[in-house]
Amino acid sequence: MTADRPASGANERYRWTNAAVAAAAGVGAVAGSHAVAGASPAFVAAPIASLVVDATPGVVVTVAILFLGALGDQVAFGVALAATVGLFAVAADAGRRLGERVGPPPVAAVAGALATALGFALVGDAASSIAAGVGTAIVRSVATLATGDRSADDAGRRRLLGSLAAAAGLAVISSLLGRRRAPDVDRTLDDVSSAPAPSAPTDATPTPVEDGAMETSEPTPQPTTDPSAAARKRLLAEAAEKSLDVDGLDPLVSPTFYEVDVNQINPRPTAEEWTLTVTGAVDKERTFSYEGITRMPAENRFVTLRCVGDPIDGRQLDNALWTGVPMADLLDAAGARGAYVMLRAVDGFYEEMPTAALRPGLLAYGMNDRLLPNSHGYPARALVPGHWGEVNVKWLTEIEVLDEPATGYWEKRGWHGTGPVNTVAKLSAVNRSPEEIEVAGHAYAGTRGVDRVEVSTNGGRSWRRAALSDPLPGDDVWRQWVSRYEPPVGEHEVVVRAVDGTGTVQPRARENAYPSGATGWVSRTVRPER
Ligand SMILES: Nc1nc2c(c(=O)[nH]1)N[C@H]1C(S)=C(S)[C@@H](COP(=O)(O)O)O[C@H]1N2
Ligand SMILES: [Mo]
Repeated sequence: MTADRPASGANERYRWTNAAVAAAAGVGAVAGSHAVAGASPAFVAAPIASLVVDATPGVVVTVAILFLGALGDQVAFGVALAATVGLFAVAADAGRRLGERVGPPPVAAVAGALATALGFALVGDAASSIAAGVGTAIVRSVATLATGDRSADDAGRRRLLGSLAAAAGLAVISSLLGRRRAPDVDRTLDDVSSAPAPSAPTDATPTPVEDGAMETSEPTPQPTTDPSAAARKRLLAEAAEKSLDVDGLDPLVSPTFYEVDVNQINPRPTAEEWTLTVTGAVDKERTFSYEGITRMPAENRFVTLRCVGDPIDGRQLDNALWTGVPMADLLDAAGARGAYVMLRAVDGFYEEMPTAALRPGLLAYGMNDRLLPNSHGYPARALVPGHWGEVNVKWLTEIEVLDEPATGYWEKRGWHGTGPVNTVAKLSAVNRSPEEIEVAGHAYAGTRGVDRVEVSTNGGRSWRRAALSDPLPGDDVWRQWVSRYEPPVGEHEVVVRAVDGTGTVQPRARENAYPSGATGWVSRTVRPER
């Protein structure tokens, strides 16, 4: 008999109270782990979140993306969080049963220990699991303390309120602490290239990892990215200079770059542990280390990305200056023979394409003169010119060369997103004054290039040519367009369309993004000022 147990009756209520206190302890565990780990793979909810995504049927994922968008992600994450709280609630309740045999003080300790063990089993991270245990123990302790010396009924109520208050407090603290952890590797590329030259491999080196294409028996005095650091600055300045100055229009290098991936919580491979292996139909399998990659001859390229799920007037279209190694060098180093490649990543994502599509691509480790941010695939990602975003695999670890075609992650779920992008002109800015209306946006047609953008202010009956931003170097880069006109009387429909480098007009017929990318023209009803 302990203070937690009612003297008589009220068994039903007692059970409910226990369940609620256990749930509160579960919240405490999740909050504790999050406070320490943030939204990283060490967070105890991370493995549950990937389970939820893996276990969700493809149709449901697709429907969620189509109808819920980012909300679908949040729903999935909510489900994962609830399931994690449930798991830890079970652990906490088991701790209560065990602890009650001994007396009140050990309840918190036993529950905390069980939660720690569960956390460690889930993520194998000591700090995060101990924090989960501490969170559990805090909620349990407050529950016991709040009970005090009361009659059974009142004790149950106080126990419940105490634990809920403790859980709520921990959740608030955790969301503040967890958010402050932004452990992105935010360094300029110069930091990488000016890092001390790695020592030459010796016979004693146990690692099977080969270095990049360069011989390393001599210390490398000038890393090859060094000469291009100035070029990066020049290219970024050029992009800023060529950007049209229009209110509400993003410049040619996106200030924020859209993010799409299958993860609730992104993987966080470190540069030290990361390798890229070229396998399959090759003359000789090759493994590249991060150091090896960053010492190979590098290139800076403007490349625009667009997600196949991007609605016709959506915002999953962005451009950056990327730095990396030509894919051709990696394929040639291994002697790739097959006509197809499967790219595989740390998060289990995989996409297939013809080798010919990948060959002109880039293995990028830099973005806008910084190291690749974690959310965009640190340490390195693929960039495939002119193709939908999905084949631009982030956190890339393997290029498997194949003799036969295969099916990628999204194609298994009904999408056709491994091919070249559709042509699109977006309308993102409408600026009105009594004298003039200014409309502007970006246009993108992959490697076909944008030849021109046409604007109609009468619903598509007549068209005029928009002004384009001067082209940036590169063969897979968007353009900005702008058009200004005298305000007509009353509401009118502005329609825009791009014409690609082959002279093909962006098709008018409207199709949803699923399964092959959105088509149609973007239109907007504009009401002149006064
Ligand atoms: N490893 C991995 N790479 C991935 C994805 C993913 O889920 N996992 N998503 C793809 C999709 S659908 C798109 S549109 C692009 C988006 O790249 P971004 O997040 O850098 O904009 O990444 C692609 N690469
Ligand atoms: Mo995508």
